[in-house]
Amino acid sequence: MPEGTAKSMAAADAQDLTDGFHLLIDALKLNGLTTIYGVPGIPITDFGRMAQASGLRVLSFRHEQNAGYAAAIAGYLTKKPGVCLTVSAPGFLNGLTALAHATTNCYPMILMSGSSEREIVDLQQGDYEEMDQLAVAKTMCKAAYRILHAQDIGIGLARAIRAAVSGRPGGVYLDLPAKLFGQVMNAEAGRKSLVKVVDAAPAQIPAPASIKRALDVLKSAKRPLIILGKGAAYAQADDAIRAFVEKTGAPFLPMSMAKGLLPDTHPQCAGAARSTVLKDSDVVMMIGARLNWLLSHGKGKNWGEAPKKFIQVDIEPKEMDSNVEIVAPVVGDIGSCIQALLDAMGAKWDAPPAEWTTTVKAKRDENVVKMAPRLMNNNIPMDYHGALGVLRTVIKERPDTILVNEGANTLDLARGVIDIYKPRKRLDVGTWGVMGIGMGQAIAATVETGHPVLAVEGDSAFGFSGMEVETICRYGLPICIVVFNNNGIYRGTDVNRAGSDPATTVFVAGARYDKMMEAFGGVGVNATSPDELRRAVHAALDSRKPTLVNAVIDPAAGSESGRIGNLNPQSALKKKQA
Ligand SMILES: Cc1ncc(C[n+]2csc(CCOP(=O)(O)OP(=O)(O)O)c2C)c(N)n1
Ligand SMILES: [Mg+2]
Repeated sequence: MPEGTAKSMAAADAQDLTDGFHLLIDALKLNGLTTIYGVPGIPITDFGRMAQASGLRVLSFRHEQNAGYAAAIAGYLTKKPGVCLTVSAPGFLNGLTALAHATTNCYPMILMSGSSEREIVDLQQGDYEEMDQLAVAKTMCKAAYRILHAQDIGIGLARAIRAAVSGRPGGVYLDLPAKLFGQVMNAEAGRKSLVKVVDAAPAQIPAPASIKRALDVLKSAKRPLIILGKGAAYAQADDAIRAFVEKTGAPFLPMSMAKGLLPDTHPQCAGAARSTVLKDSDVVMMIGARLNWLLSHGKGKNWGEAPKKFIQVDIEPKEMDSNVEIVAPVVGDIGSCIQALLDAMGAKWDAPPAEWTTTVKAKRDENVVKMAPRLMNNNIPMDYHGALGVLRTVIKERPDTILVNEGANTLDLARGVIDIYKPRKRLDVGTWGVMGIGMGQAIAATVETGHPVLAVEGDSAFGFSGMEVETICRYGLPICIVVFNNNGIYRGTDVNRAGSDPATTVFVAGARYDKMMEAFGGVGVNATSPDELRRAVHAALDSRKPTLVNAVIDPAAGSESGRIGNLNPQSALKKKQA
């Protein structure tokens, strides 16, 4: 047979065939999952290449954990599962932390990992990167599936998508054995096997009786408080939530990632009067916020002596009564619940007693005034307030910028100081207070939204994902990283009380993190004063060039564990040891 004829026959055959590689790409596309965050290697290198060639955006990271955090926050920002792609055993495990984090934070995410030969793994015969990944993943996420046959790729991905986004969102693991990718099947049968998921996160309408009960309790309040959690921000029901909060007239407290749902400068915002509203409120309505450690479980001294009734709006029925009695549970998706509440409130709704709202406002104004001079200080070396005062103004002038924030003092103080004006513009460490989310979240935030990112990072926090500055430079992303460099964890002043090793919490003094960015062609700036910091950050956000500002912070300025030092166990023998 002439060579040309053989070639065209092969092409014709190939046209009638598809395989695991192509089916997975087609299934992702069919469901609008167009961005993959991952790290290449056996057995998924070619899959990544083919996905990129087919028009999907495939972003390669330097470590799977960072790709995983990127996928997790992409899910939070878009309400579609963020996709992370890794190799087997070690790559999978590197991604697993992010998958567990996604589940804990209720972010929809799918971790797709290649895996080794099932027959060898199950007999523990020592395959390349051998691990029973499905079994390991199961305990760490909302759902875990393995696809063994190419004809099941469509249904497998559909299950993963539904599990990730429906009800309370979370992380899903999808195990993809190496053999799956090469499996061949008829192209037409392959096309037919794909599933376009219809209504992946169906509305969950609250029962009318629960709405009435909630409004009755709210109406009875003399000192109401609304707490907005990141579930409320996730819902993308921004207008309805704002209308509801304004109609109640109640003070509201945003949890850190709910900041900006209503602007922090809103007259009802009680962010700067947190301890007053927690202590003195008599009815507390939680919207997409959980009574976990971040709210002292709804009890104890932070909540004061005043008896309280809790209303809770959440998609997860098991969340009710998790820590304290919920007298008015409202179960449904936040958008549907808030709309139902608004509709049932009618045209007239009495504002809370003025005594309460003026007390809260007075406390808040007092705290804001107290803070103002500290934010304008020009100390050199800078302290946290001097540096954060600058960044607070930057965000005020550029409210579309997405703020990513991690660290201890760098986190706790930035959360209080930097006002946020728009929904989902503050991304931070979430429920676990995990270090390492910084660069992954920064990358996904700009990739998914097109907005520039300001990443405010403790020097320790930054170190967990710092190598991704190369990724940022490689893709030319508009990310300005400000490293609050105080030479260590919490403070750079600790001393070893025995021997010559450095103390456990200190780093190399005077390190120049800006040079890391320069190593990959980005812009590095060493800022020693508020004025230098201001100029560097504005220049970065104007130019949209990858930039790292090493902000030199007084090593003695921070406190142990930032604002949560009380969680450290204490040794009764400490005095004796000292
Ligand atoms: C994955 C993980 N490992 C360790 C910790 C413990 N931890 C909490 S904050 C922190 C770093 C704080 O130092 P830095 O980021 O420099 O902020 P600073 O207080 O100095 O401003 C660490 C290591 C954590 N939260 N998460
Ligand atoms: Mg530090």
